[in-house]
Amino acid sequence: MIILFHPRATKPRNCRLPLAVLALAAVLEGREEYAIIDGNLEDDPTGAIVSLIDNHQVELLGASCMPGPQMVAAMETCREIRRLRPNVRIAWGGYFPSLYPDTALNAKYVDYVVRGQGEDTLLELIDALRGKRTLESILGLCYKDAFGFHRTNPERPMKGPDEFPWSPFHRLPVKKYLRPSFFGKRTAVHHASIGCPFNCSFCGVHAAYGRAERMESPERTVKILSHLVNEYDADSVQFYDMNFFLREDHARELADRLAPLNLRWWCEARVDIMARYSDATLEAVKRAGCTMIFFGAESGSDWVLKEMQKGITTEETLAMAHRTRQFGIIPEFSFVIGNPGDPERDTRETVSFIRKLKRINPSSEIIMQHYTPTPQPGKMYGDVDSQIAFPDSPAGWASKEWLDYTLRIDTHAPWLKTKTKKLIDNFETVVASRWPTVQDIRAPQWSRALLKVLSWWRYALRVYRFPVELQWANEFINLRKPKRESL
Ligand code: B12
Repeated sequence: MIILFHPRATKPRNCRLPLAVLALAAVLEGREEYAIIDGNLEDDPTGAIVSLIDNHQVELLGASCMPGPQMVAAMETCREIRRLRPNVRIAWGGYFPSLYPDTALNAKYVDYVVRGQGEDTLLELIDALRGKRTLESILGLCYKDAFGFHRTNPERPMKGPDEFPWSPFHRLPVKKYLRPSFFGKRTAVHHASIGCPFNCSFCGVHAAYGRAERMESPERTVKILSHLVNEYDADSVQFYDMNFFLREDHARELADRLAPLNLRWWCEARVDIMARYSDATLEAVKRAGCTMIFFGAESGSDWVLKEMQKGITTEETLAMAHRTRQFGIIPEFSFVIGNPGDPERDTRETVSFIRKLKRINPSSEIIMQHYTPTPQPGKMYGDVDSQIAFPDSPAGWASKEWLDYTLRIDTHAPWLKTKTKKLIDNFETVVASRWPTVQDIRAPQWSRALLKVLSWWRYALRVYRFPVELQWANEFINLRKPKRESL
């Protein structure tokens, strides 16, 4: 038996279909005995895994993990399994081990690391465990040799989603994963493409996957979503692709095929690509149920966008603010603030850019993040490679300091003065109060009115310092939010 383990990544009320283990399950289905353990639903995943090991001949425990709390949950369970059942081989895959393969392998309880796309690597690893091939021959794999030295095999070229079988949804209690959201009562998630061809030097995707994007055929995307609608009553979907819209002809076909499903949906896109789309295509996208689009706007300064290798301009972001307003789609603009060279100027210019965006399209949702360097194939954005020493073990990454780093709560960036960090955080509090996000479906109506009234004068007069009353109001509202979501 193969166990696919998805460690806890969110609170159960926010859990989503575990796409990574579902993709792996798809290639095991019908050819291997396997079980899925999802820590987002299971109270005691370690106990559940031990019980499987005691009742089956388990050949491999495969854990999927992203940086952050999910890696910590993977670490705790795998450490315990190694202690209790030391003969079971353990492989890690997903963004954490793909970005930090040696760090993952430094753990005594990790035997193999699968970098990037995992389906074929997993199948070949199973063959190797059965003596049918050598570990050296498996692309995308890192492992420890007989002397304990780390071996890193060459990259595995990426395949498109259509080259793999469908996810075996019947192996999961799908309805438990279709949670209420701003988009609907039962929101599904889907990946309609994989990878990203761009080269932004602050993002971990190309470091994990290389620089290619492969798109699912619109026909297959719509078949999968129809299945989720017909079998499980899904009424909305979040597309997790890095770039949902990469080509206008593809976007148009997908939109036209999606329209009859009557889903409300969210996706991620680039302003430069969408700014070039015709009005007819944007109309079709809206008609197909597109409700909100996440755009990495990243900065209000063109010099910073250049340094980040983002490949967009502030003009294009402003144009998308206009056009989304025209077509009734809510734009969600995300910013990565704190340029290592000149964080003060970057922050000043981005704050005033966000104000401009809000004037053009007041429904814009704003996300502000502190720049958190991630390993890159080239240099990290801001040339900060020499200023950061990443931990060399999962336990190091699990410390409070590095969890705060990963979750962008506090990056301890040496280039960011406390005063500037405070300005970023305070401005974020004021904007988020002046325009409370529509996505917080648990926030009662009165709370939105209260925050708007309290923050109005601050935003108008640009007084961002010490927004204690807003922090208190937010804490009070959080305490009063209903514990169970129902729409
Ligand atoms: C969905 C998602 C989430 C979900 C949960 C995902 C989950 N694992 O449960 C939520 C919203 C909770 C989330 C939260 C966060 N996320 Co997130 N998330 C994503 C997103 C959009 C899609 C991931 C996904 O489902 N991909 C689809 C599957 C099929 O692909 P995959 O996961 O890569 O799996 C394949 C391979 O990796 C491999 N594989 C994976 N696991 C295993 C296991 C084994 C055994 C094997 C053999 C292979 C294998 O095979 C799979 C199939 O090919 C990505 C961006 C993206 N589009 O990829 C960001 C992304 C992974 N997230 C990221 C980050 C930073 C976070 C947060 C830290 C953000 C924050 N500030 O809070 C948190 C931390 C979460 C936590 N608790 O640990 C970064 C990670 C890179 C980085 N810079 O560190 C990404 C890349 C976004 C980005 N561009 O920056 N996230």
